[in-house]
Amino acid sequence: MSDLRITEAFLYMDYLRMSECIQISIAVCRIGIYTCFRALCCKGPPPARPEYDLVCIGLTGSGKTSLLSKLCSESPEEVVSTTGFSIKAVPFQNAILNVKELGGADNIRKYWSRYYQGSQGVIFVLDSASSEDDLETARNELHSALQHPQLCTLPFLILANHQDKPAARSVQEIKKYFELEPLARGKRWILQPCSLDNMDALKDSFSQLINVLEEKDHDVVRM
Ligand SMILES: Nc1nc2c(ncn2[C@@H]2O[C@H](COP(=O)(O)OP(=O)(O)OP(=O)(O)O)[C@@H](O)[C@H]2O)c(=O)[nH]1
Ligand SMILES: [Mg+2]
Repeated sequence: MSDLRITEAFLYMDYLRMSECIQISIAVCRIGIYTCFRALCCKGPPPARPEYDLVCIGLTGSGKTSLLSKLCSESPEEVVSTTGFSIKAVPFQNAILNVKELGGADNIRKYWSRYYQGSQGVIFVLDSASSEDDLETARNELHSALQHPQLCTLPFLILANHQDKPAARSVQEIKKYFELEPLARGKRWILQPCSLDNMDALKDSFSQLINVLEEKDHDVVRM
């Protein structure tokens, strides 16, 4: 074979290799563009979160509005005592809680039971640092709620709020004082210490409540 032929054959092989590389590069680019397009444009709507209707009760000043406002990232400075009731949709990663807060003043509490219908769970907020008299009133109200025909089968989240105050009772003291063990036997309930400045504890207790509402946690009655 002449030198010229050999050179031509080498050039042709180089040409084939180069075109192969170009074709592979184009294929890789096409896959990349397609993946980006799917990620940006074809992403479907996020799956709908389940919604639960809850009722939130507790004496005036226990912190119901403040806690719910903080969970909704609203400014706690604007909190005023609730006259009647107020409803907030509190968003969580895996659920939306439609919480109906009932004002806790003396003249409003007697109407609480009119607003229980349709509830799927109960949030009871108490001031762990309150006077003996107020604590006793809170205990009576919690006992009435736990025994009410429209609430007695529902999961209860009991928030022992105001834990940042030096006078706050511990969870063990509250559990004993509120006689939760005999009264709440057989019911699904969570007792959680919390305060306005500890959102992690608060969010954790709501996650537990959502698990109970979804019936993922069958072992939540803590005796
Ligand atoms: N130090 C302290 N103060 C709190 C805490 N939670 C609420 N408060 C304060 O307690 C006061 C009453 O809070 P609210 O959220 O209005 O109480 P509420 O239970 O909604 O009261 P009503 O709507 O009247 O039934 C406000 O000044 C809050 O800032 C807490 O954990 N620690
Ligand atoms: Mg309020």
